[in-house]
Amino acid sequence: MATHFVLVAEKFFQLIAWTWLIPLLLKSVTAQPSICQQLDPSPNLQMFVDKLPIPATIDISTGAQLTLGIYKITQKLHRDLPNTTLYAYGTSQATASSPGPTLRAKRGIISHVRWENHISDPFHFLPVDSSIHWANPKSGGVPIVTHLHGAEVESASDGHPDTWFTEKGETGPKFVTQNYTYANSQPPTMLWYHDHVVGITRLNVYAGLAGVYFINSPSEDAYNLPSGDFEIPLVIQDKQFYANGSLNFPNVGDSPLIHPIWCPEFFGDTILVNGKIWPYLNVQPRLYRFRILNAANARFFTLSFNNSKLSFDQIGTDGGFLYKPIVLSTLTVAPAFRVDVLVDFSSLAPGTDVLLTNSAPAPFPSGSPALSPNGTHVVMKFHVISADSYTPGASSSIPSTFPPYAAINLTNVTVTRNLTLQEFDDSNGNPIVSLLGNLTWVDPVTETPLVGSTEIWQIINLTPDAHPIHVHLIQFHVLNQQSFDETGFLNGSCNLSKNFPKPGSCFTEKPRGPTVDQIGWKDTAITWPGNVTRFLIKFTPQDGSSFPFDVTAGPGFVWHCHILDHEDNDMMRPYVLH
Ligand SMILES: *[C@@H]1O[C@H](CO)[C@@H](O)[C@H](O)[C@H]1NC(C)=O
Ligand SMILES: *[C@@H]1O[C@H](CO)[C@@H](O)[C@H](O)[C@H]1NC(C)=O
Ligand SMILES: *[C@@H]1O[C@H](CO)[C@@H](O)[C@H](O)[C@H]1NC(C)=O
Ligand SMILES: *[C@@H]1O[C@H](CO)[C@@H](O)[C@H](O)[C@H]1NC(C)=O
Ligand SMILES: *[C@@H]1O[C@H](CO)[C@@H](O)[C@H](O)[C@H]1NC(C)=O
Ligand SMILES: *[C@@H]1O[C@H](CO)[C@@H](O)[C@H](O)[C@H]1NC(C)=O
Ligand SMILES: *[C@@H]1O[C@H](CO)[C@@H](O)[C@H](O)[C@H]1NC(C)=O
Ligand SMILES: *[C@@H]1O[C@H](CO)[C@@H](O)[C@H](O)[C@H]1NC(C)=O
Ligand SMILES: *[C@@H]1O[C@H](CO)[C@@H](O)[C@H](O)[C@H]1NC(C)=O
Ligand SMILES: *[C@@H]1O[C@H](CO)[C@@H](O)[C@H](O)[C@H]1NC(C)=O
Ligand SMILES: *[C@@H]1O[C@H](CO)[C@@H](O)[C@H](O)[C@H]1NC(C)=O
Ligand SMILES: *[C@@H]1O[C@H](CO)[C@@H](O)[C@H](O)[C@H]1NC(C)=O
Ligand SMILES: [Cu+2]
Repeated sequence: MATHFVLVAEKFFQLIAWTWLIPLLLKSVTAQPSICQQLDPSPNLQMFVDKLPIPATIDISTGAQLTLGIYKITQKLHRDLPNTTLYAYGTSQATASSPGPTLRAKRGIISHVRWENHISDPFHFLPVDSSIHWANPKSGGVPIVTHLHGAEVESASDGHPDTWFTEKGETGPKFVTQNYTYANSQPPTMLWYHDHVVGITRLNVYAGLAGVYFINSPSEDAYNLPSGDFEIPLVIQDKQFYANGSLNFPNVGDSPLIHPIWCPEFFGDTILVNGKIWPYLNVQPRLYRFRILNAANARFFTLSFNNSKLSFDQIGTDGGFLYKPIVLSTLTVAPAFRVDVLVDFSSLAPGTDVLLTNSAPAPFPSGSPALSPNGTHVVMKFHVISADSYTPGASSSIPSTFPPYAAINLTNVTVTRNLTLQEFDDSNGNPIVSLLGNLTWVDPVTETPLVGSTEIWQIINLTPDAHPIHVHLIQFHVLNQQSFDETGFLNGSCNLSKNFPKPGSCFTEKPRGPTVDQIGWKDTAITWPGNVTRFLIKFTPQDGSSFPFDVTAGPGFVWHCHILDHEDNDMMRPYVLH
């Protein structure tokens, strides 16, 4: 009760604060250029001097409890950069790393992870904006809570943003336990774990709190895919550095009277893969399987090779295998997306260098271009080694198909929800908050699907940017997307209930199937500006069975934008099943 009153009061205060401040802001005559993108550039760092690290693997398929702590560490991110202070996951201070250790679970075998907070800092080492709703522990310290992204998981173990805890033992209002249980009931895929504390997720993830989690199954062995040294996770991030190696992050917002620090998106000028800046990987002229994760705060990556002999054979998405591989020359990977690709280097002569490049503008899709030739346009380099310099591993091949999955039945849709994405600006046009369905994080729950039911979530994007929208607990399909007239929708002169081309319809085209980067099982999908994007969601486990836990119990789930700066303020909503 008391908490609820405080939250409501805080929201009320925020609304009052805005209305009161806007007249003040109107007095400022010139529109300010964005302070947020004016960080000093990182030091010049030579590319491809560090080998791609492969995070250590921990097998969690025995059912025994693993304890993973969050520690403050320093890590060498580039040959010529002094060590960087980070927060990192590990079984000890000495072994903690960013990304954290890769966890390997087995489908059907429950795993147990105890998460511990070993950060005794009185304050976060990155600037917290206390004007936005955040954990704000009374006894100080750095709150943490870990979410296993993409998992079919009971809500008590989902890392709900209000279930945080500090090193001193202070807990968030919905805290249940530090001992998490993962059912591992879903088909084999790559998940990832990362921090999810209310209001500072962007800081904790940027500080280093992210790692890879595989669910494996013996059924995968039949496909003869590259494995062992030839199956490699690529965790891609952008960061910005001071010359002393410290992380640089905005400490002045575009709208400092309202949010002294918060910036609508953080984009770094330096690309890291698996925790090294612009690394290289020596490859044999053979087939590799790369498990790509975009773990950046806000940056989308559109990946390609600078060599037309190479392409991506995409075999899987967030939620597992596609029906069959899709051959792509470019691959758009939004924040939180996982992409499972095969790349065949066998046609390349020994000594060949290939760049993995990025052409996605930031913000996506119509912001500044990636900087070429020596900036965010480059991700990493592959170097093909000569045949006499290695022992070949077992051969592998590109499967032609994977078993079809049970499609979600459209005729079973019982509820269609209309959910807007909106950005609200100050009088200088600087974003001050982004909302889902025009509601804040602390508003009462509005999404309450029935267990087992099928729904369509129509995401109505009224902002100029694409947002990667993530729904916890389930994997869904992007049904379609459709351009519409935003102005007409907002002024009520057209209607989304009337479909194209009926007179009075807001839609300006027929529904289009998902873009190629959004086919298959998704837990996070791009919602394009000027479009209504429809998610087809069945609130069951992915295989259509029943949840092996009480999915209605506990603190509930959330859905949110995975641009972490948006999620923190305030593009996140609770949802509960009943
Ligand atoms: C990239 O090249 C530009 C000139 O093309 C130079 O000004 C800049 O310092 C370089 N940056 C890095 C990180 O090497
Ligand atoms: C820098 O970090 C590396 C780990 O990346 C560690 O081995 C080394 O001891 C650190 N050096 C210092 C001076 O802290
Ligand atoms: C959590 O796990 C720890 C370590 O195994 C154990 O000591 C503790 O009793 C567990 N706590 C709960 C609430 O289950
Ligand atoms: C690194 O440099 C920045 C910018 O000069 C400074 O603010 C910060 O305190 C320095 N960090 C350390 C650990 O020296
Ligand atoms: C790709 O980039 C690498 C590194 O700059 C270069 O050596 C190689 O020649 C380029 N490939 C092509 C086909 O241009
Ligand atoms: C979808 O559900 C309808 C009604 O329950 C049923 O007639 C139809 O066969 C189902 N289609 C599929 C592909 O399961
Ligand atoms: C669709 O709903 C019908 C009636 O509730 C049910 O019998 C059928 O199994 C459902 N189909 C799917 C694919 O969920
Ligand atoms: C959003 O909600 C506020 C009330 O909280 C209302 O005044 C406003 O008209 C709504 N805006 C839109 C675009 O729906
Ligand atoms: C509403 O928006 C449409 C654009 O779709 C415009 O043509 C129309 O004039 C607007 N009506 C009002 C009342 O502003
Ligand atoms: C939109 O169309 C539906 C169905 O035709 C109707 O019930 C509704 O009142 C219309 N809304 C507006 C704003 O015109
Ligand atoms: C959402 O909009 C659709 C029309 O596009 C309408 O059929 C449906 O009833 C709306 N849902 C709600 C909950 O208003
Ligand atoms: C809708 O999204 C597509 C990309 O899928 C884009 O090309 C199109 O411009 C968008 N529509 C509007 C009105 O912005
Ligand atoms: Cu967003």
